[in-house]
Amino acid sequence: MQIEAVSTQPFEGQRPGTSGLRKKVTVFQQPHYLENFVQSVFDSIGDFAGHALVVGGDGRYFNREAIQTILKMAAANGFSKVLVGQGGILSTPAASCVIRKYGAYGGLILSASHNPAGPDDDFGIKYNIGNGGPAPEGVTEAIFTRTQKIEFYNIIECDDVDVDQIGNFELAGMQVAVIDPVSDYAELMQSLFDFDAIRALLSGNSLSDDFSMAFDAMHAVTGPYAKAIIEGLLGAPDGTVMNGEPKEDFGGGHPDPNLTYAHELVDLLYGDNAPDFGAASDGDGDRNMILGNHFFVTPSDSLAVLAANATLVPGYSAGIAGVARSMPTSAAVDRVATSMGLDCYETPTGWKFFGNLMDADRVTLCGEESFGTGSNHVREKDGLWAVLFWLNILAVRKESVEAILLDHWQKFGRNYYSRHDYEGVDSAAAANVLQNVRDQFGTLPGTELAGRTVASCDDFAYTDPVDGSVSENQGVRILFEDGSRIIFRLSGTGTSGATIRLYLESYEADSRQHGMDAQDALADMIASANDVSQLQALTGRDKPTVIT
Ligand code: VG1
Ligand code: CO
Repeated sequence: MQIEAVSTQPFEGQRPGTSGLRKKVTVFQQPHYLENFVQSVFDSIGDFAGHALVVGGDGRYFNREAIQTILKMAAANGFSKVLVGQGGILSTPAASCVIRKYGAYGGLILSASHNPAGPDDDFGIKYNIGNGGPAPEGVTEAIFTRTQKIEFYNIIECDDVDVDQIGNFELAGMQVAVIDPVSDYAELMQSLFDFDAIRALLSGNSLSDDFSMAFDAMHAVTGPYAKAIIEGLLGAPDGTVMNGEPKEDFGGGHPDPNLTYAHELVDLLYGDNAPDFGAASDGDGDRNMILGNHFFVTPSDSLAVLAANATLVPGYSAGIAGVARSMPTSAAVDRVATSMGLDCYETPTGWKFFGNLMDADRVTLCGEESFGTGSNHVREKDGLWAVLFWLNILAVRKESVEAILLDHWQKFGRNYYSRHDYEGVDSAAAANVLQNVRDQFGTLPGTELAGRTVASCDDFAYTDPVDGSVSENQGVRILFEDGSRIIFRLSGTGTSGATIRLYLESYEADSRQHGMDAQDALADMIASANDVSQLQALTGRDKPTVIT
């Protein structure tokens, strides 16, 4: 087998976004496009000779082709070993787990998360470093810089290899280990949670004699993990995991676990004879949505509940070091941290900003409003982990999801919260909306909006307390004296046009006011956000695409 140095030319636009490089499949299918990016990664990450690389993806269309290319390029570039999930499958949290467990140099994860999949839809790739987490901005910028200068890439000339049989083989002097994608992850979950207690709950011996749950894998990567753990190790009845067969096009769906896209699960939990607990995960298995019987838990509240109840769970019984949330995430967890005397960090959007805090043992739990929750057990957000955490809490407290939330709000107050997404809007119009708000930074403070006084306005910037790196322009904020917030951000994960995210938050201490619908509670904030920004006039939209 011969190493070939293939000459190539740079492609424009290979800058990783919030979570890696995401483009249409047709873009990735252009000759050299994937190869250029992979070589740029290898050229930017230091000396990996003699080390291992982890490779796997969410199984979407083009996953298999990409795996073959990466294996041949890893061999040609001098990795000593590649660990690849059987069939090319590894959920994002499982990839993080495997990188850490086997001390790999890093990993390439193939996913566009919840973005739709198929020949006309999206594909993605991102590099994770040796701690198992997404590469920090310094590394992603170095990769991008390299993509603009690349002249050739290295690849082995050979037939495709078989990644469907578990076992080891050699590829041009590099060892390839095809591993079970589930077992290392399942073992880690067993080390964190009380599986006996959850098993008792699921078999009806604990909370009530008819406790039941449903998990919607949305035809994406979590299916095999959820089946093995929830139906297998924890003994839930067959069929508890819905849509558990991963498909290359995710069954034509949009595997984003929210109230809009996970409607099959939502209908079940809001229907007659609803289960006590419902959960869903996304395309690559790192997001989660938590539902009770006729009850929705916002991701921001979920993080706060996990933090407040962490010591009930074996893996966290000794207490947690601190918590972190992304800036747009509600401050519900901040209130828990204050009452527990924990440090609380506010980071820009994207999991890459949590890694340093976890490596430095400053935080144990972190989360984002976008249905992402996780801990220092890996360095990615982890959908199934959050579900097991909730099940463990339910098994110990023997109360309903709703009762746990009402009790939580009673203790800490309620942070009414909502996110309005305007998807696929014109990019220039989206930029104008944010600029329009920025232009009022000088005049808004001190004025009244939505019956509240504006305290300050800014473009959110973050200085990493561990390595001192600075990230600017991470969201336009209007901050009120009573702690309420209106935030505008542009998505960094889309593949066409722009998506404006409008985040709204308002705190209510009085428990007699905790039963409102979030849209009603925030109605004046929503109206003010539109007045200030002229969002709807500038984009020509009269309502959001998705409300969560
Ligand atoms: C979105 C979310 C962000 C999340 C990111 C990756 O980014 O808002 O919180 O970290 O997706 O999640 P953006 O830039 O579109 O707002 V995943 O599950 O897509 O890897
Ligand atoms: Co995801």
